[in-house]
Amino acid sequence: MKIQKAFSAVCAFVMSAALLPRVLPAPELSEVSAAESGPVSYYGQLQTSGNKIIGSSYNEPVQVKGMSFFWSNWQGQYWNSGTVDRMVEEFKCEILRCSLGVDDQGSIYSGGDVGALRSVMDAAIAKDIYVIVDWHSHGAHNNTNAAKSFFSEIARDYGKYDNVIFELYNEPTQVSWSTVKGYAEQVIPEIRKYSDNLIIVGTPTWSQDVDAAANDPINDSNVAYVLHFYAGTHGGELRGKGDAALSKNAAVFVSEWGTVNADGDGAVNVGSTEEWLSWMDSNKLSWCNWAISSKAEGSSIFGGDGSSLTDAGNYLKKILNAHAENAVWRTVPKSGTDPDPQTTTPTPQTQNNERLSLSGSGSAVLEAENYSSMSGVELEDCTQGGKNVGYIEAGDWMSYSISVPQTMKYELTLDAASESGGGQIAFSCGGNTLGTLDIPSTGGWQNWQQFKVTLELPAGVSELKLNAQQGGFNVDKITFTAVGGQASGGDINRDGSVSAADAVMLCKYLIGNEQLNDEQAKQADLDSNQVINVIDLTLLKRMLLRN
Ligand code: IDC
Repeated sequence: MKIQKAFSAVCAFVMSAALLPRVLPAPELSEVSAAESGPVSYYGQLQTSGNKIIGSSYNEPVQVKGMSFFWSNWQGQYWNSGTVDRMVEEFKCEILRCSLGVDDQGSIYSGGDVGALRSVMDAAIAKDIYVIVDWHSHGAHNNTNAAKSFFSEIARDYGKYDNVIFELYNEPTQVSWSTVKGYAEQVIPEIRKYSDNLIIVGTPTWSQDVDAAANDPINDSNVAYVLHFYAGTHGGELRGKGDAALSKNAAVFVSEWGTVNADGDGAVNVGSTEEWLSWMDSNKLSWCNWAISSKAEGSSIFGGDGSSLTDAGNYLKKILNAHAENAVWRTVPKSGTDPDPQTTTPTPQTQNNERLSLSGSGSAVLEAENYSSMSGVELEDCTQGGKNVGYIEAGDWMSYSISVPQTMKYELTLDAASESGGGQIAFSCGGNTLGTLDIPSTGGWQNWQQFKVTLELPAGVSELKLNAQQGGFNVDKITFTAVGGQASGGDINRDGSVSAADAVMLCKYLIGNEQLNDEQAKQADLDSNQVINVIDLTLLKRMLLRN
């Protein structure tokens, strides 16, 4: 929680910054008991940052580990919440990959699988783990339209959850990267209509040619390239491709790997697997192992009875349980400090028990969660960092303590998001309505857009109240910009420079001992708000101190 203030020093002598008691919202019961706390609440949305993947609430590389479901059309018996719970509780998975079976022509094998996919995704979200929606095909580019409509629908319904990762194409086979890239460039915009979550893209030769992708990356800020390996078949040569991609600053994601041979069968190769695991650990690559299946082949973690563990199953459980012992989100208490990278900007920060002091010029930012009191709203994690105010319904309100040097107009820019639109805010001070603002749909609860309204705020200290006439929107922050903008002028005596002589002239004018002509008055109105007063004198002093 923070208030960013600009130009607060200017107001300091105009108005003493008295402290107001802070009214904290009582935690809602539902907030406490609703979801389990897992890696997603801790790390936030996954985001590429150079060749690393970081969390929106955790500004360092994130590595999560888990299992991949098998083709939905062939092992659908595992596609349910019971399996998700077992994978999280017994195996300690932090991520699950849903391999929706799609044939070589790019069509879903069994349309009914999408329902099962949704229940698995719902269960994963309830468990607070990451979940990959994998278009599990070897020929997806043969039917780009099918992928477009599928991902559009899933992104619309699930793209607002930080848990969700979109995998566009399991494994292109012998096709060029430019073909795969062309396909991805058509599918990505369908997802981006609704979600800025991580998108991972398969690479040619059964998702081995990450180096080719890194040489010709996709123009999107949150895309990683997929590397698959099978320890019984692949070794250092394939890791070399991974290293090459990383050295080109591409982010790599191992959405599928096996302990066995590339055909999915054979014995567990412990030696090779360990080499791969340490390579992935040293590069902080997240991974999912193939596969949650009881098919009679070496990669299946379940035996013929459908529930006992195979060699591969026991081995994976051991690896994942060992990782859990040191996983950051389980072992390091989350600090109270805001991990938002914006906190590193030089903008002065104040605590939220201080009111927002506006000056006659420049901008100041108020975090929406920083209300002095409210009714009916709740806070939630914001993809822009920190928290936002959400669950706003008609009749709910937040109020903010502000101080304004003189009655003047400010442009308020709200960072707001709304899934379905129809929101309306009435702004008031001391019972007087100052203006209203409509919040249309932004396409998602975390799709932030800026909406502006200009209000004349009364001089002095007051409570600015945002009343939801209609609900259905979230607010992250409010930027106040004095209409008239930055200070300019100052050369009141028109001698070609701004000096102490100008300040003397302005002082004389303010005490009535000086007349100003139009040109001089324009120079004296430093905040260009058509009023010449003590604020302009302050701005002028500031200018002199800087010079
Ligand atoms: C394999 C299954 C196998 C099935 C085959 C169908 O293990 O039982 O008959 O798919 O194509 C991959 C693929 C993954 C493969 C796996 C093992 O992504 O679908 O599963 N593999 O061959 N890439 C490399 C290996």
